[in-house]
Amino acid sequence: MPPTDGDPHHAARLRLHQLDTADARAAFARDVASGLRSSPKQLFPKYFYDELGSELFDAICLLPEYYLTRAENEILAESADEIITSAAGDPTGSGSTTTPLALLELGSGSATKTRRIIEALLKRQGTLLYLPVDISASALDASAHALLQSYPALHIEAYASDYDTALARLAGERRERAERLLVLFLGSNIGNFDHAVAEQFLRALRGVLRAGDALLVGADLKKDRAVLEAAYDDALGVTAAFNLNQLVRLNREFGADFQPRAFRHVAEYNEAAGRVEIYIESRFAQVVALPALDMEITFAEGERIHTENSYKYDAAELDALAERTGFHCLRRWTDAAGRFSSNLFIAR
Ligand code: AVI
Repeated sequence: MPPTDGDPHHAARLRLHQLDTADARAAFARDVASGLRSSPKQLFPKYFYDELGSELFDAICLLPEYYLTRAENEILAESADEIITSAAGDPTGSGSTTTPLALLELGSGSATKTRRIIEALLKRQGTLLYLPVDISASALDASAHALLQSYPALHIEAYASDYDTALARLAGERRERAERLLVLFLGSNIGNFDHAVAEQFLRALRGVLRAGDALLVGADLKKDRAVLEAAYDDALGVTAAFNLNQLVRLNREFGADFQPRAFRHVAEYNEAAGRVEIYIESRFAQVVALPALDMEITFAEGERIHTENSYKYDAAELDALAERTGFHCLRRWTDAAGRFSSNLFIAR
């Protein structure tokens, strides 16, 4: 049995803040309406993550073709201690830099990979405040309880929110906190931002940090087209289900009548742009009603909805990204096969 703290609901060690509710629904409706009216049509990737979408993403992470999670896990399992001593500004690992680190994670999901970092921090400093942020309240709640069950010296302040709202809130709270911060942005989440948005996001994050705070960015590396396309179009069709689930969500939330089987999942590597592009493609000409948004949408045969980009990086691009956004890339770790990178950015 894992150790417990005598509080089966962990009430004393967990605070969960739901930051956006009414506004989020209105914004979702606006994004869907404008995205489906625009040409080409688009839906935003943050809307993949309803309850089923989050579960499907967890399943993607177990797929043989989706090497990203395993590669990042390999790095964290092997190098968590080194990452922590570098982030703490304590290269010898003697623990001589005594200010404790608090751990903020953006897009924490099921927080499986985070365990390696949490364990290394607990070993170093005894207790830890963990601040996970995730758009999915269900994923956040489940992962927080699982972590508290495993680690009696862990305290969690969780934010069910999109990144912008959470960063605005954390900027205020940061001024009152003495701890230094290690921020995790794992799993190639940075890859789902276009380059300009990634820069904007990192600058906003830098605004929440103090000089010397650290940010560990997981970034997938450029590689062979066949490997990348298989990672985003697996043989079991799990990624296809993850993508098409956006249509099922629109049916549920806006009374739409999308027939998921009338559409197909497409993943293409655009090498010039350095990104895998994900689409939902209409198998034939059709009209779909979204009564709650008072809309009818016409699709031509083969017409696509763009649902996601997943950018791939190289080392020089990551170094330059750090410098442009107020950081310096202190160290980079890769998995043995050189597929994925963990980049330690230090706030300048
Ligand atoms: C969450 N994100 C980093 C994933 C990726 O690899 O871009 C999302 C994903 N989309 C399809 N498969 C995985």
